[in-house]
Amino acid sequence: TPLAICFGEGMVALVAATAGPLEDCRTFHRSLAGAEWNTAIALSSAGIRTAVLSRVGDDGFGRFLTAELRAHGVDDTAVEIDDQAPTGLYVKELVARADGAVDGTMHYYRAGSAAAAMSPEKLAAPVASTLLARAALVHTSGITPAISASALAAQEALYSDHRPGRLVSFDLNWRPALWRGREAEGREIVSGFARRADIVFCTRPDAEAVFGTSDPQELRAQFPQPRYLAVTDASGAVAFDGEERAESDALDAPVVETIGAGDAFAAGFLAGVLTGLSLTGSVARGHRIATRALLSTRDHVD
Ligand code: KDG
Repeated sequence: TPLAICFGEGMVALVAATAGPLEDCRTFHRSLAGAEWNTAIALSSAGIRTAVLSRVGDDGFGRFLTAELRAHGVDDTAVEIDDQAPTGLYVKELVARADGAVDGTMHYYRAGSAAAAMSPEKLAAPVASTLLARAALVHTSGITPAISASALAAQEALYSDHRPGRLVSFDLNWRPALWRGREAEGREIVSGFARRADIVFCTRPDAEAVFGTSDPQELRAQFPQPRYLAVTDASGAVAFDGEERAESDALDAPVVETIGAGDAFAAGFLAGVLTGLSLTGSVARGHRIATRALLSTRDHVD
């Protein structure tokens, strides 16, 4: 069976248990976060042999994260343990809107994290390079190039190391909070990865923010190189395999948690591609897994 490698930072999310300013919140629910790690867990759950290439601190949060990978059948042997830098963290504050709905605001505590020290040299370590040599797919995102110069260099190294038959997948995941003050540079960097990947995922709002359009056909014209392109939003997806186009509406689901639905869609789509499903079949598989993520109580907030 094909091996998929997901490259990026895993974090512990501390999600406020009650809505309101962070200073008033006493209780937080802990869960695993990190777009590429979410995708890895969903890929493994979909039956694809999956490994994560990353770094965590030598701390309880790092041990929690790697235990979660193993519990879901994900190979964590290429997750390096850093005895200096801590595991990345984010805190989700819940803000009640006037209409009664609750919005989440993310606060990152990841500068100087163990994963921010990812570098081209570390990818050349024996465990990582052995896995990379065997991989049928390497999944990456627009988050890693934002977290540090050495992590950006590591992702560049992955993209310049062409291996025949190995697919590179890129989920745009535009995070302006990580590019603050250098958004223009960030747009250019993530566009460069999108141009060189074989498979590109983006949400319509992210595509609008980065590429200036959310129209799937225009995006296909702007990015002719990636064989597969999937443009998603809450109501569905439009995907391309070359010029072939498939469309599908998201399945109806009572939404518990939207964070991670995009990561899950990518996992389902990638599982479809890796197992030889049709384009329509891969989109449908993406939606089935995303729907499960939307219903999931893994990140459940009371
Ligand atoms: O896609 C979900 C991610 O946004 C979340 O898990 C946190 O990886 C994360 C990030 O950097 O925003």
